[in-house]
Amino acid sequence: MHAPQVQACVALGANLGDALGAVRQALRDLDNAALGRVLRVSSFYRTAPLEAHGPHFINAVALIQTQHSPLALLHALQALEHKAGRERPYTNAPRTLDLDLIFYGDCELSTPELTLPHPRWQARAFVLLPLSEVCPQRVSADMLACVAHQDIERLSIAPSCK
Ligand code: PH2
Ligand code: MG
Ligand code: MG
Repeated sequence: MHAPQVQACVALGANLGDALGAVRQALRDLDNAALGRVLRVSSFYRTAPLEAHGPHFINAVALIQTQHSPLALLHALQALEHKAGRERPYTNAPRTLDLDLIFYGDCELSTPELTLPHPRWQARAFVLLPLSEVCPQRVSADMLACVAHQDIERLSIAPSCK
């Protein structure tokens, strides 16, 4: 008996070191038989730090298919952050890699370790714009209008994970 496959949305971000390289490597790591399959990848975006300091970010969103439970997937994402050299000296510090679980199917969860959907996904252009590419049914024009003032630029480089 196989575990059911669930579609999940992962937001990727980095603004320290080789941010583009780290996001690309994370996409390759996400497309791994043990973790899941990447079904769709958004464009890459260059975004100003929101409620954070430091260099501009590279952001993207991936739609993946996974057999992991929400917590097991969270821990797998944290392991990839660790592999990329992630340190947490203070809240929202510049980071080599941030992998946030935005949606796990239609699962709603509120635990100290994980909240689903991600509590701030609608407030962030760097999540909403790439999400509108890979899961357009999740994002309304009203949501996009609310974040239209945020500084975000879609890059023309290929977002492949292969
Ligand atoms: N992540 C944050 C806080 N602020 N700003 C941008 N532009 N991109 C991010 O990924 C980001 C942020 C917390 O994780
Ligand atoms: Mg984050
Ligand atoms: Mg995070």
